[in-house]
Parts: sequence; C-alpha cells; structure tokens
Amino acid sequence: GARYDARAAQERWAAFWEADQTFTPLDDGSKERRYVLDMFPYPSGDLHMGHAEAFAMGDVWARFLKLRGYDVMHPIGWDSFGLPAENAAIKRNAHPAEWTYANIDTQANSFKRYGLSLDWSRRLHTSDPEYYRWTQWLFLRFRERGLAYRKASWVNWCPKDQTVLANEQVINGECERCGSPVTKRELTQWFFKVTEYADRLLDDMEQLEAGWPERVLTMQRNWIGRSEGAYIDFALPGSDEPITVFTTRPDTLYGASFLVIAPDGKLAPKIVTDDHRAEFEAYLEKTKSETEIERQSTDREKTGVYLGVDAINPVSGAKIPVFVADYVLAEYGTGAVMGSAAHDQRDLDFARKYGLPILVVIDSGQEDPNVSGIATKADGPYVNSPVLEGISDTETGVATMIKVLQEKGAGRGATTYRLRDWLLSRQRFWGAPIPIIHCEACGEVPVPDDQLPVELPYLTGTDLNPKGTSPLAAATDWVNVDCPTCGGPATRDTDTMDTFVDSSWYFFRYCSPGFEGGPFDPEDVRRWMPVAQYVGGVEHAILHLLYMRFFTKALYDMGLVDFTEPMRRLLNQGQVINQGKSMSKSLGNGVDLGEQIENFGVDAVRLTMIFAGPPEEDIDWADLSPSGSVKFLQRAYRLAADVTSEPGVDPAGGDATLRSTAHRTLADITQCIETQRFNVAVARIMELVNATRKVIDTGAGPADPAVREACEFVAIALSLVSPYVAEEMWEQLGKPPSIANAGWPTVDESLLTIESVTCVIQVKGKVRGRLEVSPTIGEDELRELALAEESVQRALDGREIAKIIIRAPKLVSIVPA
Ligand code: ANZ
Ligand code: ZN
Repeated sequence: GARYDARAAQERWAAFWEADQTFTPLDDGSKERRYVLDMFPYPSGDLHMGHAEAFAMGDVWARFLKLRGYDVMHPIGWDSFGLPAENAAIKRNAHPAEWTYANIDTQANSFKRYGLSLDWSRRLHTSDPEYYRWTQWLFLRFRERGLAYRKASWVNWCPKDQTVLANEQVINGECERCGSPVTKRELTQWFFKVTEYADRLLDDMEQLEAGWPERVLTMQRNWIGRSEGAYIDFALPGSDEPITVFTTRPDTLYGASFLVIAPDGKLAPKIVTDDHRAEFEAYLEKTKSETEIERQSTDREKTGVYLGVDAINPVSGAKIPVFVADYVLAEYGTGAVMGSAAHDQRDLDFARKYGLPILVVIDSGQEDPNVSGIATKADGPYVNSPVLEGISDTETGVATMIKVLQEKGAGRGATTYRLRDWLLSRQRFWGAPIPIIHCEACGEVPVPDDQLPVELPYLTGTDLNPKGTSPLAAATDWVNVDCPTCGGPATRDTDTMDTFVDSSWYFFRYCSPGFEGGPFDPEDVRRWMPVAQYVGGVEHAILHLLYMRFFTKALYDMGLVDFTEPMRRLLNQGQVINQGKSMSKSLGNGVDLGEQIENFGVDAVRLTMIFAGPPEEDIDWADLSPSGSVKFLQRAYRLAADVTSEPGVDPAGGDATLRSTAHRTLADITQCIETQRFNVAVARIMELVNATRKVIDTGAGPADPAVREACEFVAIALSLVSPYVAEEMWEQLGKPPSIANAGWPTVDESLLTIESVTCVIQVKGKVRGRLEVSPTIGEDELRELALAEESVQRALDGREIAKIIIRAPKLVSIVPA
C-alpha cells in the first residue's frame, strides 16, 4: 500500500513552514494570545535526547493551543554565555564566540529538522551585544534600587578553574564543572539582594499552586527556608556588644549553658583571648577546608574551641562559656547559637564532649538526656524556668519568652531564611561585563546608559587562562578608562555576570525582539505574558526558577510589568535514560539523536518519546521501540491514502459506530492533552486508527464519510506529536496546508453516548440469536443473558457446553460438547 517517505516529508514541510511563517504569531488581536516557552538551550554541541524530549513535550502544547484557535508565541533562543565555551577556547586557542556560534548553528538546524512549531523571528542569543546591553541595563537599575551591591565575603573557590562558585555550583564539596575540591577565599563580590524578596518569593507561590508541580514548590520553599524564632542578646562582660543568637526555641533559654559561634564569622577573632588565639586560628584553618554539608552533618563528631570568654544568660544570669564550633555556620541567622543541650541533639553531643551542663527545662516524660544521650523534643510542662511556669506547650512557651525578653530589652521575635543573596560576580571572560567603573575620586561609577553595552574586549586562547583574577584584567586597553563623572583615570570592573542573570529575563525579550528602547516594550509584555506554559528540566527547579521569579518581582516594583509571577504553568519533563542509567560518556550508553532520526525519522522519534510514559517520568530508551512507531505511522498514513470520499462531505450519514468512537476518542484526547497525559492521548489515537482501519477493510468501506471524519481526527491529533506525517495525511485528504491551521475538531456531544449495540450469539458457528446490550456490558452479564435466550437453549438442546467465547459487547460464541 501507500507509504510516506519520512525523509522527503521532513525536507518538504520544514521548508514549507519556514517560507509560510506558519508559526509566527499574528499578534493583531484577532485571537487570544498564548505564550508557550521551552527553557532555552545551552549551545554545548548538537541537540541530544534530553532536548529532543523536552522540546517534543513543549511542541505538543504549542501545537495544541494553536489548533484550539489561540495566537501562539513559541520562541527559541540560546543561553550562550558560560564557562564551557571559554574552556573550549583555551583548549583550541580560539575565541569563545567561534565555538558558541558554531554550536548554535548546528543546534538551530537540528531544531528546524525536528519539526518544532517555533517562531524563528524572535531568536536571541544572550552573548550578543544587543542582548547583554540590556542585561547590563537591568543590573544598573537593580543597583539604583539597592538590589545590586558589593561586599567582601568568603566565597567558594575552585582552585583549578580559578574562579568563584555559587553555593549551587558546589556539589558535595566539589566544583560542579571540574570536580576539584572547593576551598574558601575572601573577595569583594557583587550580589543581588534576593533575600529582600524572600517573603514574597514564598507567599506568591500561592499563585503557582494550580499550575506548578508540587515537588518544585516544595524545593523552592525549602531553599528559601523561612524560620520563625527570636534573636536573644547575651551580654559579654567587658564588652559593649552582646552576642546575639538566633534560635527557634527561645523557650529553652533557661537551659542554655553555653554559646557557640561560627569560627569563620566576624565575631570570633574579635573576642578570643590571647591564650586561646593560636588554638582558635588552627581550628579556623581546618574549618575553611570543610564543606557546608560536612559541617551540618548531624552524625559527625562535634569539635570546637573555647575562646576564653564567658557570656551571661539573660534570664538565669548564669555565666556560660563561649566556643567556636564548625557546626555553626557564619552565614545563617546571626552566626551564633545558644547551646540548649537537653533539647537539641547537636548541642547535647557538644556538651557531652566538653563536659558542659545539660539542663532539662521541659518535662517531656522521656528519659533524662544526661543518661540517655538523646535530646528530648516532645512538649511538656516547663521546669526550672520561672517565667514559663504553668505553661506546657511550645507555642505559648515561645511567645511568652519572646515577650519577657522584649520587656527586658534582651531579645525580640525574628524570622530568618536559609536563602542567601545571589553572588553574581564571576572571574570569567565569557559573560556580560559588569557595567561599573571604579574611580579613585568618585568610587563606584555606573557606566552611563548611552554607553551600553560595555562590550567584551577581543581576547583569545591563552589570554583566557584563569589567573585568579578575571581574564578581563589582562586587557589593559579595555580596563583603563576615563571616569564618566570626573574624567580622571579610572578602571572598569573586570568581573562578568553569572549566566543565571542572562536567563532570568530572556522570556521578556522574546516579547520585543530587537527593541531599542529598553530590555522589552512593556506593552508587548502586557499582551503576551504571563507565560501560559513553561517546559523544562527539574534540574532548574531551584535556581533558575527562583531567580527569574525574583527578577519579575523587581521589574514589577519598577513598574515595568504588571504581574508578579511570570509562568502560569510549569511542566518538568523526565530524563531520557538508557539501560536504566543516565546517559554518559563514561558508561558508553549515550544515544545519538541524529542517528535515531536517520534511522527512524523525526516523527517516529518524537512519537516514541511521547508514548513512552507520563511526561514527568524518566523514559528508558532501551525499553522502547522506535521501529514500532514507524510501523504505526505508516498505518496511520495508509488510512488517509485509502479515503475515497471528497473533502467536505457531510459525515452525518456515515457509519454510526465509527462516528461515535471517533468523537469519544477525540473528547478523551482533548482531556488527556489538557491534563498533560500525552502518552495516553497517543494510545487513544492508536485505537482510533485501528477502529477506522476495520471499517475500511471489513465494514462500510473507504468511501464512508465517517471514515474520512475519523481520519481527519487522526491526522490532527497526530500533528501534535508527529507533524510531518500529519501534513502528508492532510494533503492526501485533499486539504490545504498547513494542518497546523486546521483548527481542533469540535466534539459532537450527542454522539458520545450510544444506547445499545447488537450482540450476535452463535452456537457451533451458526447465528442463533441477537441481543441489544449496553456497549459497556461485562462478560459475566453477557454470558448469562446469552444463555437465557430461548433460541440458544433450543439450539443447545440440553447438551453440555464445551467452550464459550465472549467478545463483549458484540459476540458470544458457544461450542456444545
Ligand atoms: C537553641 C535551640 C534549642 C535550637 C532547641 C533548636 C532546638 P532552623 O529551624 O533550621 O532555622 N542555629 C541557629 N543559627 C545557626 C547557625 N548559624 N548555624 C547552625 N545552627 C544554627 O534552625 C534554627 C536552629 O538552628 C536554632 O535554634 C539554633 O539552634 C540553630 F531545642 O537554638 B536552636
Ligand atoms: Zn571619578
């Protein structure tokens, strides 16, 4: 029979869509707008299986919404700054742009071949000066609002890459990129003040409950880590400054028998006495080589150093010793903790090691921690705590203690967050230069807007080698400038911005490609945003999604956008794995996308991915059968080739059962797509193909108008997943291109319920009766009904039954003994 040639179809339709601009939105207000967005790719080599899956998912959405009559914007661009380009450039003694833009070209061609319904007219690359001009502009606006600032701080330092790393780039104490153990360094760095938005980042998640996966929201909540408690001041005799701790359990204050402060904070070197300084300094050095995760691990043996000073417990008046210990982090809370040994396990372990008092202040009914070595957590009446007498629940205890402390002027209620400000400085070349000039007379001077972009100087190969400072520092012609304010000698900031800055606003730029008056035209953004559907990997569940939410809120506060959450719905697709494992070079289990496409064609590869399982679950390529997909697609195509009725024929008189099946299937598919069960939708398409084939071959035949209708449904639904074969089918059906403009068919509700079907009853192969039954009848019921028929009993004539075959609801076949 007829076959479609996948390769020819790919070439033909890709060219057609491009020339026709099928997927460029009208943006004329004639239709409601919808913005479908895939997380933009990083140009590392060609597209891989992971991209193929994510973009196939996003395309289902974009094509579905377009067919449903929306004006869809589905743009594409590249996140094209970043370290891999720089490393490649050093290795090849070339410019990072060469590697970057060559890879972008390769990927762009692959995207086009992959049949995605993308609008290429909005294409952007974050490494283009015309893009990073606005990244720099936004940085300056943030700085004006106090949201970008510089401070000296301990930063994660990769000794091999010679660069600062964000906390997130440190994985188990190792550099995310090269695997070297990460150490600490003190440097003056640029930060974005994300912490100022901590509450809003949490509270606005309410807007996302309906459209974002719960696990992503949970990850964001934990990352922000809001924690309610109190600051408590412990006076330090001989000093004007108290030590302030943050605690979630101020109600245990009478039990605080020691203080512990972070070794690497500001306070410790100030208060340590001379006798203890050497020991302290040795401990500090040791701490610097430890990762945050090691430091916080609960089952690690506790260590610390006494600083030679004692503080005063503000309620009991007890003199309590002050230690440093690595389990207290400098950057969380106040960097100081009160040790309530009986009710906190880490404090208990520490107290037991150093022979400190373990004071029980809550009678929990559990064994005394002095004996058991286990801190008690349960509520109970407070004991040895005069101000909390008569109270026995934590909430009241905490509130009462906070009130007492407030009255004494020794503390207050407080909220802290795990979230830290975003360190955005990178001592790297291939990023957006920070648009600041340092002048001895004027200090930090912003580059005037009309001098943006601050373009990167031309450096290649070994110029880019890490030297501990930014490679930009070596470009002295570029670095030395006149101060924009006083005209005196000044130097440019030599850091570049973290690439997460670039990706925090690209979706706004898509609304206003090429706009010269700002990062985007607020009018364009108002028309298109928020994004209706965002699609991308769960690896971005925290950082990218948090940072882009932060940017949006800051832009809202500047009056540039009128919403606070940019993405209405989020779909995290699973990974494509092979033989049960993530694909990797070292395992040698990589699957090459190009090869798969060569062997099976784009349509079959996409269909295989979508059909493999629910979108958010991992799919194992080893378990799948792209050749099965090829067969199915040919089968679907043959339906269209077989149809002999004219386009536009009224389906009303056609085969009633097929019509009912087609409309029911269409209703199901619609619902499956809306609820992101794309794999089930594909299964339903397959069923409809089978039902239609049956009617062509053994039923009403290819001229029946219901066959044409079912076939059109198949083509349209299939176009979400396998667009090339769908266009070919559409053409076979005598319809004008493109199927993307066909519109989603309307379900005829009156066809959804069929009252009854006829069941044929055979005895020894001869028809002996007919029954009108419900289409959903079960086998048992059908057996009973069939055997109860008089004509059947007559035919059996008292013989035993050897075998009974039931094909509900249409056939019962009885073989007598
Ligand atoms: C005394 C206490 C008694 C505490 C008790 C807990 C239980 P979350 O909930 O994660 O916010 N803490 C405070 N600052 C710290 C720092 N910089 N490094 C390490 N630990 C720190 O944890 C808050 C609790 O963690 C605080 O409450 C403090 O210990 C500790 F029965 O204070 B708690
Ligand atoms: Zn100056």
